[in-house]
Amino acid sequence: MVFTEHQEILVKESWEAMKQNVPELSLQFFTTILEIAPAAKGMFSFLKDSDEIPQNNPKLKSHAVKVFKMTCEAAIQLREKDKVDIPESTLKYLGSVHLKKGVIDPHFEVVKEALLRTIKDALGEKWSEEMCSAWGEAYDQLAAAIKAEMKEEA
Ligand code: HEM
Ligand code: ISQ
Repeated sequence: MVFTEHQEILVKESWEAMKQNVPELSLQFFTTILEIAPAAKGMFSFLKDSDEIPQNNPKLKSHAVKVFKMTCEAAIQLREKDKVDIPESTLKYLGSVHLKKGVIDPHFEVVKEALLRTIKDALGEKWSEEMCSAWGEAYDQLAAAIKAEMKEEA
C-alpha cells in the first residue's frame, strides 16, 4: 500500500499537537488499553502492584510516548522508503521485551484500537477519518515488523 505525503503530514501534524500534553495522553492511552483488555495489566511492571493506573509514573509516560513517536516515525519512513526501517538493534530489543512479557498477536489489535481512540479523544474537532487511517496504517506496518522479529526470536 502506498503511503502518501498527505498521510505523512496528517500523522506528523497531529503528533505535534498531541505531544503538548504527554501526561494526559499517556494516561488516556493506558486507560483505554486496560478498558479493552483488563488482563493486560499484569504484563506491565509499573501497573502490576497498584490498583489504579499511577498518575505520575515516568516509565509509563516515556513508554507510552515511545509508541506514539515510533508510529509517527514509521509514517515518515513509509512515505520516504515504502517500508518501516527500524535499526536492527532496536527491533531485536523490542522483539525480546515483548516476547518475554508474553505479548501475542491479538494484543497488537488492542494497542492499535487504544492508540486510535486516544488520538480521536485528544484531537477533538481536528480529528478526521483520514487521519485515523493514516495512523492505523503506520501502526500496522510497525506492528508487523515487531511481530516478525518476535517470531524470529521465539
Ligand atoms: C514495552 C513499544 C506493542 C506490551 C515497550 C517499550 C516500547 C514498546 C518502546 C519499552 C521497552 C523498554 O525500553 O524497556 C511498543 C510498540 C508496539 C508495542 C511500538 C506496537 C507497534 C505492544 C503490545 C503489548 C505491549 C501489543 C501488549 C499489550 C508491552 C509491555 C512492555 C512493553 C508489557 C514492558 C513494560 C514494562 O513492564 O516495563 N513497548 N509496544 N506492547 N510493551 Fe510494547
Ligand atoms: C508499551 N507497549 C505498548 C503500549 C504501551 C502503552 C503505554 C506504555 C507502554 C507501552
